[in-house]
Amino acid sequence: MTTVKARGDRVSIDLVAIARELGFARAAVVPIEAPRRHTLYESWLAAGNAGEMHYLASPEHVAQRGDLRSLLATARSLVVVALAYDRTDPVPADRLLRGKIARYARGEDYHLVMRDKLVLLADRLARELGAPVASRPCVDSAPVLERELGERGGIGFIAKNTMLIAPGVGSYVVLGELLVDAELAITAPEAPPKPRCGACRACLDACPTQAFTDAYMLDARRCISYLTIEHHGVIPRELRAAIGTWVFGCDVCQEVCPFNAGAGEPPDALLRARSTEHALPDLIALARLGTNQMRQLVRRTALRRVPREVLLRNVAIALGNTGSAEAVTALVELLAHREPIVRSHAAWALGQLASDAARAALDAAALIETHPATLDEITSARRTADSPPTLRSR
Ligand code: B12
Ligand code: SF4
Ligand code: SF4
Repeated sequence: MTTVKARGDRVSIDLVAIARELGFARAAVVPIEAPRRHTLYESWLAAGNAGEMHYLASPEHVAQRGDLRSLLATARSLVVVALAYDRTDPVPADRLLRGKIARYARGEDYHLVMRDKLVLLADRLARELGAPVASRPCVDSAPVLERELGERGGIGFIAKNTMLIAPGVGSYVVLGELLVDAELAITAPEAPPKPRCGACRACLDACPTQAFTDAYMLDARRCISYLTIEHHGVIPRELRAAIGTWVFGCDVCQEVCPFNAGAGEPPDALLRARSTEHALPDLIALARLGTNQMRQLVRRTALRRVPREVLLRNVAIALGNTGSAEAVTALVELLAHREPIVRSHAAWALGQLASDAARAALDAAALIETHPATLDEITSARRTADSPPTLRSR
């Protein structure tokens, strides 16, 4: 039962309890105030760390991030929430060549789940208040510094891997915010929680692409999450081998974190992996999915946010990184794909595998390829295939 009572001019409603009832792992009410690290955000952008995520640097987006009221002029309070997703991995009984999808993306698209829950939270608030509430839900692409707000709410601390870690839950949470025009009682602590990493630097050392320029600082351009999801062009050759078999996102800097060891909170039911294929997909089957089958697989998941050829580009790299001769036939098929971006990465992957069949396919493709960049990839892949194994992956 939730109590509603006036405290000064702020209405005290146990919104945190309501949020917990709705399935949020953590929630907090924070005051509307200027972000503390806005300048840091601007210098992160100025250093080029955002790569091609140009929307992050648009003057409007930057200005909005500095002022929550630009999103809801009448905002009087902000509710910050964390929703836990599934941290476990399925254990396939077969020996197929399997890729990896980041854990947050294995179930229903969290943007949809979060938004629906925030709307429910706003409805519950209005019911408790007995009056309409103007509200604005935010998730991910909204112009807010979500981790800082989670930290401000006392939900957790920002760690060296830049993740917000909620002690007792870990970092396998997604964040969301609800701006409301009601004066809610603040639950945030006076001072935000301090980092608790201590001397640990496991995440910084484990990152396959050395994407951290320092503790708390990430160069997105090197991050596998950025490369496989946000960046839709050619993936720099020198980073491809380090991507391993990730086809959408990456969890390495979270997998190694001691704060993620142990049970944690149960994940939201809708964020559980839909199936093994949504977590550790059979790469050869994925390479061969037709347009409609692919559409079906990614429906209402975060994967629908990348075009099919981008996913196939990622699959080609992952197949090359399996080092398995079983990958060659599927890669030869991708080498004939109508999109040059897919052909280019399939050529690279065949160069890595360097079997007789892979070389023959590259030789044949070199005779008919007309796209200059893809032809360049084929030439480079043939060179790689001819080099000693120790010199491959370049
Ligand atoms: C752009 C973006 C990315 C980029 C860049 C990530 C980055 N670290 O900057 C890329 C594509 C690489 C990315 C990857 C991922 N992302 Co992302 N991403 C975002 C987005 C849209 C903006 C982040 C941003 O502004 N970055 C710029 C930097 C400067 O800001 P920041 O990340 O908030 O970092 C803060 C700290 O670094 C801190 N800081 C800096 N110096 C110091 C020093 C000290 C001592 C301290 C304490 C703090 C501190 O200040 C910064 C500002 O507050 C947010 C959503 C949002 N609107 O905030 C989601 C978000 C951060 N991403 C999220 C997720 C889940 C991921 C992935 C795990 C997905 C995956 N599995 O593949 C990876 C994780 C990679 C990683 N280690 O960060 C979640 C994070 C949830 C959490 N628990 O932290 C968010 C909040 C989305 C959401 N709604 O849940 N992401
Ligand atoms: S998500 Fe992967 S690539 Fe990106 S910083 Fe973490 S470990 Fe590195
Ligand atoms: S792995 Fe260690 S350094 Fe990295 S976030 Fe976790 S505790 Fe902090």
